[in-house]
Amino acid sequence: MLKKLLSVMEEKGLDGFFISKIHNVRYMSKYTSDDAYLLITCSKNYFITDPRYTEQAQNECEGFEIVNWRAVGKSFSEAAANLINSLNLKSVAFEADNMTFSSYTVFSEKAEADLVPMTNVIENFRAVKTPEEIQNLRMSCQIACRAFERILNDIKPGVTEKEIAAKLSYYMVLEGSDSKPYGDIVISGKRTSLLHGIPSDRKVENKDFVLMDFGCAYKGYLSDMTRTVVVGKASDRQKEVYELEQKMLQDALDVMKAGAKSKDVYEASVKAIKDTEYFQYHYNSIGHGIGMFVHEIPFMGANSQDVLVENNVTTIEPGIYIPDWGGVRIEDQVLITESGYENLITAPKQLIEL
Ligand SMILES: [Mn+2]
Repeated sequence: MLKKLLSVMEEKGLDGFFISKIHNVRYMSKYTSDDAYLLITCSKNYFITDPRYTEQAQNECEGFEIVNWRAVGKSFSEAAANLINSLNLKSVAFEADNMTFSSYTVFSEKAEADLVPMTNVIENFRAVKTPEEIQNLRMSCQIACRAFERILNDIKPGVTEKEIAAKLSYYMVLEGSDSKPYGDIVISGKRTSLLHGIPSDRKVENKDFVLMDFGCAYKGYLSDMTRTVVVGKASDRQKEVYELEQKMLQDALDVMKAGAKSKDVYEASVKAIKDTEYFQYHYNSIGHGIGMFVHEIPFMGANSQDVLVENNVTTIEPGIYIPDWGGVRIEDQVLITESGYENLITAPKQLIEL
């Protein structure tokens, strides 16, 4: 990856690249904690952090000189500028979408080099996963699927959304996830129409939809899946909406492969509802790349220009959300291959009645 970045730098006439997004720091250096920055130059690479993390950085980041910024400046941005000046760099890129106004003010006042704002350079590298990253993502998805299997026993009338969310997180940890899984969207009944509703104290009732959108990290790599189940017997309308949603997901999956346009995946996903009353209730963003960060390149939806390439890992999650009635989302996470995809989420997709 360093080679790739160096060739971008050469092409753009840069002799330095300052990285401040923590996921990009991790990607380039293998560092697994917080509050760190990288300065990549043509001859040497610097890892900039504070004394809380210097020992960890020594252990994790091969090929970097560790710089304690507190010894070099009053803030990380002043320290970075001072380092740039001491190395006599002339033209340094920085991540334009990740610098506060006050940090940039200091950075640009102190640095003598030309500062070149850039976006999505490392994010574009990250969109295409390496075999090691794919293996971590596969593990992360398997952990979430095992947790899903376990949570089904706990969903019954009287249990609150918060309780289900907490147990789901707990099961993911027991099944092997990193220490902080997210089980942020667990909603029930009419609340399932809230695309990103958060768990409440609402108690699950008989005949409710329960929608769970959750995932975890394995070695920093994330899974993201959604399943919607019914407590007790599903009504005819619940069945109708669920089956349409299932069809939407399958139609989308059927066109996913290297070379497919995100927009065409979206078009495929709405085929089943195009001429029905449900079309008005869909959402036109239906998936996203995923890796160390939950929403990455490529993005899937009506307005996306992205094209899928081999070894992208993306979610696919069309949905139907009917205000004041409820919603259904089923979300899978897939590895894009030359001829199609490998579904990393193996949990069942048929309607589960608990
Ligand atoms: Mn998602």
